[in-house]
Amino acid sequence: MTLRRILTLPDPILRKKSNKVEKVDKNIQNLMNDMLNTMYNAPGIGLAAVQIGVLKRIVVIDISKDPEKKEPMYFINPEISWKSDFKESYEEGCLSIPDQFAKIERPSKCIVKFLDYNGSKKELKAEGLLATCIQHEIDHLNGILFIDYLSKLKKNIIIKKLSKNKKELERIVV
Ligand code: GNR
Ligand code: NI
Repeated sequence: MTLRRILTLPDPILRKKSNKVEKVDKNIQNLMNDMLNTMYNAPGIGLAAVQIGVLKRIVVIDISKDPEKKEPMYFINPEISWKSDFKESYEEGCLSIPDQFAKIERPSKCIVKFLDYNGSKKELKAEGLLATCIQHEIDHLNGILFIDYLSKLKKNIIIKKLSKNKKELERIVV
């Protein structure tokens, strides 16, 4: 297992649409192991492949509260087949938008269809934090970030802050 670097804004790769996985093989499973490892290390509760620069429709999630008890979930080609009309807001963060948080409103429940770690077809009804996280991750696969739901003003403030931080870091590294 390898730790991969997590891309952060304003990296343009984060805006690309990821491609469907045609076959779940050892390479895909290795990639998912790397993603999980990278997510736990960050730490975060979800990660989309595009966040480590791989444009494949793959998501890993672990929302278990106890870090000792790992409960990894794997979603390949996830698709939302139903979402509730009822919406709820959660304070969201994103490993690709470091140190920025905002309340985002999304459907409180959803049903997601996907392939699991072994490539078997699955369907899952999600609610609460899991429903939020799945929707946040599927947005990543379509090049969408949580700041896209904010006002232009709030979004621009966050983008400017991150660009500034990145430039300052580059100056230190060089
Ligand atoms: O670690 C994460 N926490 C989180 C909190 C609320 C809503 C969504 C998330 S996902 C985020 C990790 C991440 O950036 N996944 O893409
Ligand atoms: Ni994210």
